[in-house]
Amino acid sequence: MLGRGLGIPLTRSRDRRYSHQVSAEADPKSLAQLAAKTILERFGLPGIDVALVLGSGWSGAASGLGEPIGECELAEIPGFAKPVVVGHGGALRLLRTGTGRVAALFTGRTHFYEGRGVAPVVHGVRTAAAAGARAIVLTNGCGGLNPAWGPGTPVLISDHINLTAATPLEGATFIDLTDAYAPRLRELARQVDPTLAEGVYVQFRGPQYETPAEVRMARVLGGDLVGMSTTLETIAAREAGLEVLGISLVTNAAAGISPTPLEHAEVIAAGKAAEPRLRGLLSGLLERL
Ligand code: 8IG
Repeated sequence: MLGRGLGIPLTRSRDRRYSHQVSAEADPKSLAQLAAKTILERFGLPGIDVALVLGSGWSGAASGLGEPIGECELAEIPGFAKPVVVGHGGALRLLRTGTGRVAALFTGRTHFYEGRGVAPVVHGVRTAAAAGARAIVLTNGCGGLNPAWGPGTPVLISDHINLTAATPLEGATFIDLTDAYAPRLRELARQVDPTLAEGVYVQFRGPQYETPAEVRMARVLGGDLVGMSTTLETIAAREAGLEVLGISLVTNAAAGISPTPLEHAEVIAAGKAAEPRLRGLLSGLLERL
């Protein structure tokens, strides 16, 4: 018997004979390959060109962005779990853009604070890469440190600080993160909307919002935006060779920046009000990507 006498419950889950099975223990990259294959077969596509992950406040802005190809629940695709947060969707939408490119929209994401580990957090990114995407647009809702950025202000992510103490990378995978947020794509975004500000995104683990002292710390560290997503996805995207564009929607002033406490309802309302501007930004981007 395997592991006899060691008290270690060895399994054969990584055995080649079982490699077609979907399990939580499956190698994350094989699982992404399987998810990509499932998506492409289901929608009869040879591949996708670009992916968008829609964060808090963004899903309404992505309606009518192109000619619909199809849609399904993300939970129907191997490796994806149902999102847990109100206002976060959980669908996969495939569409053809005006320039004939295939875009995959993920209307929701798994967050690190859900406690399932890093692999599920970056599964969408890896799936997009495995399906042939060359670029990914990662959007989120976040807190703003700059009082000039009122609720509903989109900000380009210029760089990030990952305070989760986690990474999607394993082993000696030394990925360069200089220009992780592609200057070329930021330039494209500014062609669409020249008034876009840029800032450094600081990912906290969450799910609690920051204390005012933590927000001051983020400021001292060089941060402009505080949130609970994106940096782990960006790291996985760079490992996979994807160009990354990150756009934050400031849905609230970060704790201590504004005198009122933070509420999730405020987040949803800010997204609603910003919809026309965000839709213009995303559709302009999809024409240029
Ligand atoms: I929406 O103020 C949204 N997400 N960490 N802080 C953090 N995440 C957020 C915030 C915020 N607002």
